[in-house]
Amino acid sequence: VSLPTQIRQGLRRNEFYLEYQPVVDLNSGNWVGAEALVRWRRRDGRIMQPDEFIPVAEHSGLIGLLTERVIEVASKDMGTTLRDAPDFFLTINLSARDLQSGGTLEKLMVMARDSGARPGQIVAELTERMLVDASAAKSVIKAMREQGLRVAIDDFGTGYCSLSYLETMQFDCLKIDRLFVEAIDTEAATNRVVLHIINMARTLDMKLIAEGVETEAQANYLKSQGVEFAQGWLFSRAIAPDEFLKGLA
Ligand code: G
Ligand code: G
Ligand code: MN
Ligand code: NA
Repeated sequence: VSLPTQIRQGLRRNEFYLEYQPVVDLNSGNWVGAEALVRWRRRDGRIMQPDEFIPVAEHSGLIGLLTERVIEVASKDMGTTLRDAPDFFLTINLSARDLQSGGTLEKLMVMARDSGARPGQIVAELTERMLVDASAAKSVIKAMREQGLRVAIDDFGTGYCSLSYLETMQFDCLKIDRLFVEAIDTEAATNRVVLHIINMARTLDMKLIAEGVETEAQANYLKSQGVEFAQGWLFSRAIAPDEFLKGLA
């Protein structure tokens, strides 16, 4: 049976679930948000990671259904938290196809409405690459922000997004790819790039989330440069929703 067919079956059998990686406020050390990350528990018990099935879902036209499921599960897992903690935010990864119509925007708004969250607590993560590819993306991104949802650029620094694009489109948040975070306490040539990314984000009025923070030295450096938020193994891996809610309390 082909992988796309298995994904279809997996959706029917509710085999997709979410883990959440905490987003930490670098100043207070508190968990202030989370990134939802999808996993697939196969019938044989094996857990499949998104890198293995998201590209397949994208190429076989199933990503729309999968994204819809992710939003539903996130709403179930985190709806109460979003309502009770009005400053808490949840980021959800989207694929290029998710921006080809307003359907995803609609589903995110339903999620906000059903859980009693402010739309601004929901953050759509888009990668640089999909911004360049998808011509329809621009109007959907605009519409998302007009509805009060927030939009983040994921994996920043690894794609081909031009500065002029960033200037013409307003984004709320920029996620610094872990490649640049990794370089911070090394001699690598990339170790100054992170400063330029930070300055650019400031100029364009975007909040910053550093990804892949693994050491205190990295966290301290980012904090000293005014980076607001971070994710990474120093703080926590992605964890199951019940464990996440325990950690938050
Ligand atoms: O941390 P992890 O191994 O779970 O993430 C691997 C990759 O899969 C990341 O690039 C992440 O953006 C992507 N990913 C995780 N969950 C989702 C999802 O729900 N939708 C999409 N489109 N991508 C996801
Ligand atoms: O592509 P995206 O950034 O959406 O996905 C996050 C990916 O980064 C996941 O695969 C997740 O497991 C991984 N990740 C999260 N924190 C860390 C970290 O501190 N170090 C490393 N090496 N990977 C991390
Ligand atoms: Mn992401
Ligand atoms: Na990323």
